[in-house]
Order: sequence, then C-alpha cells, then structure tokens
Amino acid sequence: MSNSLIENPPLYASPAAEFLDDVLKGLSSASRSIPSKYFYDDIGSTIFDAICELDEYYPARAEIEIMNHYGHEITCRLGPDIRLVEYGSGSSTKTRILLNHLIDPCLYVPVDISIQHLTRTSDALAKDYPMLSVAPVAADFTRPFVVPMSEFEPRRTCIYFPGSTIGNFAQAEAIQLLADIAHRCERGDGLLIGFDLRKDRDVLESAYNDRAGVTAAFNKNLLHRMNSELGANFNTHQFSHHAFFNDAAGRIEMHLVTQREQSVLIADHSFRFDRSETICTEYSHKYSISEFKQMTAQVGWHCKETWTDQRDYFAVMYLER
Ligand code: AVJ
Repeated sequence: MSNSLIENPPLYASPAAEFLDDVLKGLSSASRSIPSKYFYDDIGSTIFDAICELDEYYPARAEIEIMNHYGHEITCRLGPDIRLVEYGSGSSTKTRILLNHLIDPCLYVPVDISIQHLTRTSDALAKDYPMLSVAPVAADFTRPFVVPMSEFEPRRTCIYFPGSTIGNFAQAEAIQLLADIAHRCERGDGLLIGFDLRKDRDVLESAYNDRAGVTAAFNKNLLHRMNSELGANFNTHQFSHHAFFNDAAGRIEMHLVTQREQSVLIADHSFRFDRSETICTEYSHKYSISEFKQMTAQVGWHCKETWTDQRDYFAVMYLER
C-alpha cells in the first residue's frame, strides 16, 4: 500500500553541512572523536551487513536466535493492530521475523539515516508483505521527526529498537534517548529493545577484530567518506583500526590510529596528528540486564519481560510506558 518515502525537514542546509560541522567539532576537541552514525552511508550500511555474517560477530546471530525462538511470545506481548516504528531499520532482517508473527499490524515505519538503504529495504518488504502498509522515514532518530499515522487507528504504537544500537551511545546519552522515546510515546505504548550483554573479553574483542578485516574496512570507510564528501585529504593507508574492551567503562571502543605524525586538511581547517594519536569512532556498551532495567526505569519505562539466547550473550527486552 502506501510506500512513499517521508523525508523530514533537515535542521542543516544540507547533510554535508551537518557532517562537516560534526567532524570539525569532533576533531577539534582534546580527545578526538567522530559520531558513529556517520558509518552508515550506502557503502557503510552494506559493510555492516557483511559484519553480521562474520563468524566472530556474535551479536547479530544471537539476536536472530532470540527472535526465531521467542518470536511468537514476543509478538503476543506486542499484541494485534499495532503501529510498529523501527529505529535504525537497516536491512530489517529481524523485523521480518516479527512481521511473520504479528497479527494485523496497521503500519510499519522503518526509520533510517541512509536513504538508499531505506528505500531498497522498504521496496523489498512491500513486495514480500503485500498486505502490510510501509511508511519509511529518512531521519536521524536522535532528532525529533514526524511519525506517519496509519489509515486505521492502531491499538498502540510499539517502538522496535534492535541491534544493540543503544550501546553506541555514551550511557548518559542513552538514558536521554530512552527518555526522549518515552516522551514521544503515550501511556501503554511499547518498546522492544535489543542490547548486548557483558561477557568474556576474548569473545568481545574478537567480534570487533575479525580476521577477514571487515570491521577494519567498516571503520576506515569513515576516512573515505570524509575524503569524498568533505574534500578531506586523509591518507587512509596511514591509519589503522583498533578495537578493545574498556572494562571500567563497560564498552568496546573503536579507534582509527595514525601510523605517523601528519597533517590533514578538511575544508580550510588543518589538523595535526601526532604519531599514534587516535580518533574514537565508536562506543559499543555492554550492559547487564539489571543495569539496563535501572536505566530504563529512571525514565518511565516498565520492564515486562526479557529474553536471552542460549549463551546469554544478548538480550531483548520488552517495556511499556
Ligand atoms: C550493531 C550497530 C550496534 O556496536 O556492535 C559492528 C556496530 N561496529 N562492528 C555494534 C558495529 C563494529 C554495532 N551495532
């Protein structure tokens, strides 16, 4: 049915202006960083899909295992006639498992930052689920955006936030985002969210340092993106991928490390890098179930049920406002 892409009005004159602004800000601070949302251009989204196929990258498979095993139970919790809004829908792989079980969903709203990826995914879904209304929204979900309404009044709205994307936010920002989602919801609305659990350091570090180098390519794509979209002159061969578990902070950190001292020019701004200086490109927090319950309860969510995979590597939690 309705499958027209909704583009929300941008807060910046152009996406490139926002990207440039965030990069200049991130590289000017004492500990250099770039927001990880910029991984997901068309190429980055495709590399991420390849990461999900890697032997070492357990989170994708663990979450799919949970969805396959408890799909019926989970959708019983969500109930019939819902409007399903997905944050960071990517290829909507796990959503298909939900859609196979859901009873008469009124509308599916995939929200993603990569327009090309979103369009491809929504077209494929509309083809495979001809009875389903799909209303894709191209937006950065950390900013306010308009959620399309369904033709029929839904019983409730459920936010689906899979993939442990919540882990990419610093803890205070994650709590703020969970609060924002709560504010956008009405009493009785639901949140189905996936997050990665704390585990053995070796398992964690292998997942972000795969032997085939796909995660390294994913990380370095950010340099290619800055070169092609912002006219930067990063020598991509002189940066290496570095990922490790920061135990005290409970997170994997991904960095780009310069192999030698160098200067980089980005739109008239020159940045000096000392040898071994790093740019932090991603946090991936690993929480315990009780820690996560606490974070969500603080901002108005009530945990109804939690499901985990056999090895307790990953959790999917259902909460209500
Ligand atoms: C699934 C997007 C949350 O943090 O594990 C995968 C992205 N980064 N390998 C994660 C990612 C490096 C990822 N998210």
